[in-house]
Parts: sequence; C-alpha cells; structure tokens
Amino acid sequence: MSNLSKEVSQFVDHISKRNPHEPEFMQAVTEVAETIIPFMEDHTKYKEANVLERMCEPERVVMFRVPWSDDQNSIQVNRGFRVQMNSAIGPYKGGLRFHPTVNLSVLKFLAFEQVFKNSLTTLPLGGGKGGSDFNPKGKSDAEVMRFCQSFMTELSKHIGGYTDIPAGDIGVGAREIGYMFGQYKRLNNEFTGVLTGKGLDFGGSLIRTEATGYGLIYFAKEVMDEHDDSLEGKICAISGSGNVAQYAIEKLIEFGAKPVTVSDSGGSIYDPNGIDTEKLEFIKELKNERRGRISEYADKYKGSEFHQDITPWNFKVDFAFPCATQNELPLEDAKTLVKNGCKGVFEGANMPTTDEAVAYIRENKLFFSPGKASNAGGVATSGLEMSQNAQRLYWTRDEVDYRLKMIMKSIHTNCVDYGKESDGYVDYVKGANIAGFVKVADSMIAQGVV
Ligand code: NDP
Ligand code: 2IT
Repeated sequence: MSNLSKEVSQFVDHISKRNPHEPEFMQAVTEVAETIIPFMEDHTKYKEANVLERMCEPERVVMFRVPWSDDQNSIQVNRGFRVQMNSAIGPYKGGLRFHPTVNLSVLKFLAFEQVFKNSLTTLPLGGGKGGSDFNPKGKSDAEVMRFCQSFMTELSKHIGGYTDIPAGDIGVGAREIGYMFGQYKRLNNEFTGVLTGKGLDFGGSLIRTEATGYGLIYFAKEVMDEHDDSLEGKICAISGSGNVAQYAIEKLIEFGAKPVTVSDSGGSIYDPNGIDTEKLEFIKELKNERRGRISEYADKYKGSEFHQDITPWNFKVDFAFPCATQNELPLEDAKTLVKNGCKGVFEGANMPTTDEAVAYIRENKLFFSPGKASNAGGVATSGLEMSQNAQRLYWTRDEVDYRLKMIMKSIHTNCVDYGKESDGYVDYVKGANIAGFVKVADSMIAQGVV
C-alpha cells in the first residue's frame, strides 16, 4: 500500500470510529477523502489546518420528537432531524426528506454532500439537510398537514432566513413546503424566505420545480459539448418518477433524446417506443396528483413493459440518469450498462451509484458525473429564490432559466479545470470534490478555529 493510500485509510478509520453504524455517511466521506487527501499533499495549508476532519464533523445536529394525530385520532410519533453541517460560505441550506428509511447516517451523508454541492453553485450557501422517518405514502392531506405543522413547530426554533433555509427532497414537494411555510409564518409572525420551493404566489421562484431535472440535462449537454458529442437521438434510461426524473425527461425530450425507462419503489417501466410529452404528462398526473404507482403506465401504453424486480439499468441505452435514491445502481448493474454499450452515467439523485459501481464506471472510462455536480441546479435555483425574496421581487422564467444554465456551465468548467487527466479523460468526481472543497476550506481557514 502506498503512503498516500495508507493515509486515506487511516483517515477513514479515524472518522469511522467516531461515527459507528453510519454506512452512508462513511461512503460519502470515503469518496471525498480519496480525492482530497492526495490534493492536500501539494496544498499543505489545508492539512495543517486539519480542514477535512473539521468538515466531517457537523457544526450542529438537532434531533426531536414529532407527535401527531392520525385521522383515527391515534397518536403517532416520528423522529425529526436537522443536520447543520457547514456554514463557512453561507447559511445552512439543503432539503428535507420524509421517507421511512431516513436516519442520522442518511442525513449526514446528504448534508456532507450538500456542502460541496452548494460551494460548486457559485452562490453563498452553506450545507445542511434534514427530514423525518415519516412516510407520506397513503396518508391523507390532513394527516400530512398535521405532521408538517408538528415538525415545523420544533424545527422553527433552529432555522431562519439568515441561519438555515430548508427546501424539498424525497417525499417533500410543494404541498409539504406550503404547510411548513404556513406554520413557520404563524409561529414567528414573520413573512420571510425561510424555505425555498414555495408556491409561486407566496415567494416561490419560477423554474425551481423544474430546476434539478433541467440542470442535470444542462450539465449532460455541457459534457457532450466538451467531448464533441450530442444528446440528440440518444437512448436514455432514467430511474425514479418523482420531481427530478420528470423534469430530466422533459428536458431530454426537448433536446431530441429518447427516454425509455422510469421507475418507482414498486418496479421499472421499459418503453422501447420512447416516453414522449403526452406520456410524461400522464406520469406527472399519476405521481403528483393521484400519487399512484408507476405500474399503471404499462396498463395504459401498449408496447411498454412493467418489471417488478428489474432496475432501469438492464436495458440497452446510450446514457443512464439515476434520479431516485442512494445506492440504486450497484456494481452488477454498472457491468450490464457497460456490456450494453452505455457511454455515460449522470447522477440526478444523491449518491445513487455504489462506490464499487463508480470505480467500475470510471475504470471503463465512461462519462460519470457525481450528483453533487450534476444535480446542483435544484439548490442553485433555491439560492436564486432567496435572492429574489431578499429583493422582494420576482424574475421572469427566462431570467431564472438563463442563470441556471450559466451556473451548470460554470460547475462543469470547474470540474474540468480540476479533473482533466493527461489522457484527456475528465474525472468529474475528482473535479467536483476539489472545486467544492477549496472555497469552503479557504473560508474556514480565513475564519479561524471556529
Ligand atoms: P420524489 O419524492 O419526488 O421522487 C422520488 C422517486 O424515487 C420516486 O419515484 C420514488 O418512488 C423513488 N424512490 C424513492 N426511494 C426509493 C427507494 N428506496 N427505492 C426505489 N425507488 C425509490 O424525490 P425527488 O425527485 O425530489 O428526489 C430524487 C433524488 O434526487 C433524491 O436522491 C434526492 O435527494 C435528489 N435530489 C433532489 C433535489 C430536488 O430539488 N428535489 C435536488 C437534488 C437532488 P415511490 O414513488 O415509490 O416512492
Ligand atoms: O439535494 C438537494 O440539493 C436538494 N434536495 C435541494 C436542496 C435545496 O435547498 O433546494
């Protein structure tokens, strides 16, 4: 083992001992350590200031009880969290996730990734993440509202427009943000941009809903331009059928690509005829209005197939866009993608590709963009929502969309600057980690030992 890899494994062991039973958090930390520790060899000021270890320790974690009454008047209890990871370059910023799999490890990995991602956006945003193990599936609107109000009653003590600004993530969309905003306003007697992803009539920004999916495809287009390729006519696999997946598909269609898969936690749809605008409208209505299951797609569209036990990575495609959840693309799927001639994987979700799968994809020199770079359009547009709220005005759709495009372009340029190797291959993982790290690390050093 080289001295450098020894140093990486010693660092990872040390952090792991302080954070037992947190596999997702350690997965995110390990990936960053593998690129940042070698970088620090030539940039010793970061090592001397012990910046990386400080970045692995959240500035604050809040955990709290969320009691609420269901429609049968039974009292339910969930657990709420907010991980305030790093505020070196701006107030804590990051989404809230409501899903039964939420725990401290998942939220710490998400908050850790968010620090690097937010730094990449070029905007003054620190990193945080929160949520609850509450499962919104099968709950009535009234139950969701009571849960959101109880959750916000405690969370409101820890957030604020200049302190910590949450937003949506899995299981948290316009409905939940609306209920939480209403409760915050009532408790604080203050109309302020304390959440992003708000409704357009009460401080929300145009394009925020679309931003993560659109930004992902803008980033993929930058990758194509860099490599004299194009998305036009390309067959694409997408996983998930929620917010990120829907607007990634919309932009792929606009750019002339052919999306052929979607999925949810019940299974995958393969539609060899391609998902067009009309089929996408069906998916939006099914998932956003009726909150139904994706299997219905196959009942409606002839020639499409529903597979309960197969991920979207088992079909012959040019590009893959995982847009559902963490670790949804394991090594065996990466092998299948490579075998079928897939040329690139662009992460829309956070850490959807397992570490073994990422290694395999990079070894085979496919394009690979990590979520912290390619899904940053969502939080970037949240940052633009904050700017509009601070100015008490609204920008047009074109203005926000233009800024989003420019931000994705700048993230791409930054990744290339730090990630281009001597043979011309761009290591976007390395590029994103180093570019995200430098700004936060320099700010931490400038602010002293705090
Ligand atoms: P949504 O809740 O809108 O959609 C999530 C989708 O993923 C659903 O189709 C859901 O299926 C599926 N899914 C969730 N968990 C699982 C699971 N354990 N196994 C299989 N499928 C699953 O969330 P978003 O689209 O907002 O988020 C998707 C990903 O993108 C997440 O990783 C999130 O962190 C990331 N992200 C989101 C941003 C945003 O602005 N919303 C910004 C940047 C990243 P089902 O309907 O069955 O639950
Ligand atoms: O993972 C993410 O970047 C998000 N869920 C969006 C966070 C935000 O504050 O808009």
